[in-house]
Amino acid sequence: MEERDSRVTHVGRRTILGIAGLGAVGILLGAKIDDAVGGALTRVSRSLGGLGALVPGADNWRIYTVTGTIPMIDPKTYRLKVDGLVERNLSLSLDDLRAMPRTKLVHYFQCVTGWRVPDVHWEGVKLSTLLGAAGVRRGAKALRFFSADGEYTESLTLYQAHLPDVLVADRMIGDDVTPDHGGPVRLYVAPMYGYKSIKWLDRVEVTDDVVPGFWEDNGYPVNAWIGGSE
Ligand SMILES: Nc1nc2c(c(=O)[nH]1)N[C@H]1C(S)=C(S)[C@@H](COP(=O)(O)O)O[C@H]1N2
Ligand SMILES: [Mo]
Repeated sequence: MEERDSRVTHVGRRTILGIAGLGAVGILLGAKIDDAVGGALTRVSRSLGGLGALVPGADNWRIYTVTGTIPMIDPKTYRLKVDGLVERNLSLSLDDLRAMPRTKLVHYFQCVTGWRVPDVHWEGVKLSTLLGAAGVRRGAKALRFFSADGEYTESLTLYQAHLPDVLVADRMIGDDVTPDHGGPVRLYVAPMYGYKSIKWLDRVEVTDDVVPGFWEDNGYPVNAWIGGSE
């Protein structure tokens, strides 16, 4: 297993629930965390809006995290890495990402377990744009995605990665992607079930073969087309 990024603070589920109960001030004093993280925590608290956050919420979202923590990533030091079978490795700040051509789309979010959120506004950079900037080398066939949570991984074929509704998203639901939804940057794969939309996106590796991701190792289809496989 890879080492966790030292710039990422992990907030546990219990703490998150504590924040919702106590309010941000209580937890800030209690946890003695620094200002950058504190700012993010305030936002989590606001976005959680109560104890219902990690269970079904009024807005239909379920917040999922296989590690039981919400990685708190400082947007100022965040870097998205692109490497593997590319002409040039990329290490993009949020500003770098935001300077690239942007795409907006409105599309539902569908978890394979059945819940769906309609009409979600998404905004970010097409994954294909990022791949264009890095330059995909001969022999490349697939992509591997790594989360800053240190555990979750995902995959797409190169063909799937070039679909126009596959976004590296830094905005959703009319706001910057919040830490609980995988901010500052998550993937959004519109034509596939939610598990493809990896949160806390840290690194994209271009590979010569598909390496099944976290849920795929647990029996879910690698080709997660909504409504049926290929
Ligand atoms: N890093 C990470 N990404 C993840 C998950 C996760 O547990 N960890 N869960 C996946 C699943 S199964 C779904 S349905 C969506 C849920 O997104 P949300 O937590 O923003 O509602 O995130 C996906 N991406
Ligand atoms: Mo899911």
